[in-house]
Amino acid sequence: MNAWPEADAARYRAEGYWRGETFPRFLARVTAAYGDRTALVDDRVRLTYAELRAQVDVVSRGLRELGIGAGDAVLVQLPNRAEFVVLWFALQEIGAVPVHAQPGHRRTEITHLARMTRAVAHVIPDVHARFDYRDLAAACSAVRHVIVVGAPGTSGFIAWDDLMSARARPVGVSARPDDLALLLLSGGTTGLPKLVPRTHDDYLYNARAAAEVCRLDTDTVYLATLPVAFNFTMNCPGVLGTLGVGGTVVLADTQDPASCFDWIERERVTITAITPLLAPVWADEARHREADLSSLRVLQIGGARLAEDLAREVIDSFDCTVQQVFGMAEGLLCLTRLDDPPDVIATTQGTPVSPADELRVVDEHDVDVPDGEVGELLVKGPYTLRGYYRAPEHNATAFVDGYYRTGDLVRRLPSGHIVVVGRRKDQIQRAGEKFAAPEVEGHLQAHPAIRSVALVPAPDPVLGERSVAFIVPAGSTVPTRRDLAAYLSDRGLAAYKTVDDVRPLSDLPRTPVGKLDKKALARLLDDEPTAP
Ligand code: J2J
Repeated sequence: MNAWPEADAARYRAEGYWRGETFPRFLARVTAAYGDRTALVDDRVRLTYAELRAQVDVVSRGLRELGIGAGDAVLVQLPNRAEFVVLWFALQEIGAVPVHAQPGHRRTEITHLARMTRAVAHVIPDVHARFDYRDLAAACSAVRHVIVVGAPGTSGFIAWDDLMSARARPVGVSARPDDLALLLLSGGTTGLPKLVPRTHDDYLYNARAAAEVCRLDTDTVYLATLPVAFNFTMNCPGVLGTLGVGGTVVLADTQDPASCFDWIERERVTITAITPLLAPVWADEARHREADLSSLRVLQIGGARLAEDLAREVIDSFDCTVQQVFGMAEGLLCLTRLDDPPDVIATTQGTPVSPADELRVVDEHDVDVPDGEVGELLVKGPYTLRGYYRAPEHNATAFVDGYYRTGDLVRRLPSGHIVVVGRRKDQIQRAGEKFAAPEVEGHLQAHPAIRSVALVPAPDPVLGERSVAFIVPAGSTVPTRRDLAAYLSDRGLAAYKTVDDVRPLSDLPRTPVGKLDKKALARLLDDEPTAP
């Protein structure tokens, strides 16, 4: 693994960022402190900390019986329900490594993740959102065990309920605090999705620091409405930040504002997190609300750019504090503070969560720019990766002097606040999901009607960004958007990796050195008359 250099690690320990705890010890500690308080709620179960711990214990033994053990990667592809959290801690208990797959991932992504991590198991629901995950798992034969939460079907898959009847003896595995604890997925900028290694020390610090900024305590009730596998929902402060202080995590399998508002009213939710995409519908529902939202203290919004007008609309629509959150699976987390003035909350993405975060804003030559000027954000710190998992080639260019190149274009204000203004990375951030343009271009390139292709994002009022394919056709017919979406789906890609618009061109623009010129393509889109 690409660990932190020893000098930095020693400093992070000495300064108290890394406390030498592991997730199994964390769970033991919070269970001892908060045993009979409610830890988890979903639409089927309520578990106290003691009950959570007991289930984790049983499931970890079930996993052991399957031969899963220390260092084994397990693909976790579960929706927001209690089993996600039980499984996650059970894997920690035996020293195995959860890989945070997304519910939307399909054959291509799952196969890639399985190969990259040499995963020994894939954990899925039976059917969720009208999709049968057992068919998906059957089509990805790379993993040894498929564990199904629900009905396992007939294909030799293992029922979650059977894991729960395990009889094996408990086994003490002593992970080290600087061991790999989980693998998150990067939004990606190049060919295939990259994996972000996070350690016990770094991820626990991330959770604790975020919980402090959000002032979580035992009375906190956190509503997880975004997918729980998402770093934002899991740890910023999310599920782990809440459990760390003895609060309650409510796992909602919906982002629909009316349903979420029911959860807020019923469970007296104090904090939740959404994306800018959900913000207009949530604000609208809040203005016409019938539910009692008086328990809500903090509404976090992050994951993509929140336009200032929309920020102000949300601030006006809710009685609670709105918080902008700019984060990344790779680490760095910036948040506005709860006592920031409304103007700061409406116009900035806050400041880093940790005093040990080292930020640089640089020009194309990696020279620092003055405050107020736009440049690329580089970062290193106690919870930001120093290298992607098993990706030496990519790592050679993704870092400079230990700083991670975020690919985000920002301005740093003299006050230290960060404003995200755009991005340098070759990524499309569509409908709350992110993908590397080159990944999809690679698939489209194989389409018989396409000679060459380039994918660029265009602003979209509904999707945030839509993906526009500039295509040089191979023959006289130009494939339609529908053709391409179906083609990508046949190739086993997640549905969010798609094409929303097609623009035929006779040739793709090149830079003077002959590289594809995506900036020129973006300018072509800028010059288009806006739709009526
Ligand atoms: C503009 N762009 C943003 C914001 C993320 C908390 C919150 C979000 C994520 C996340 C996360 C943005 N304004 N407020 O992991 O812990 C874009 C940037 C960034 C990329 C990271 C968390 N918040 N972004 O979104 O790994 O481009 O993490 O580099 O999915 O999303 O995406 P991801």
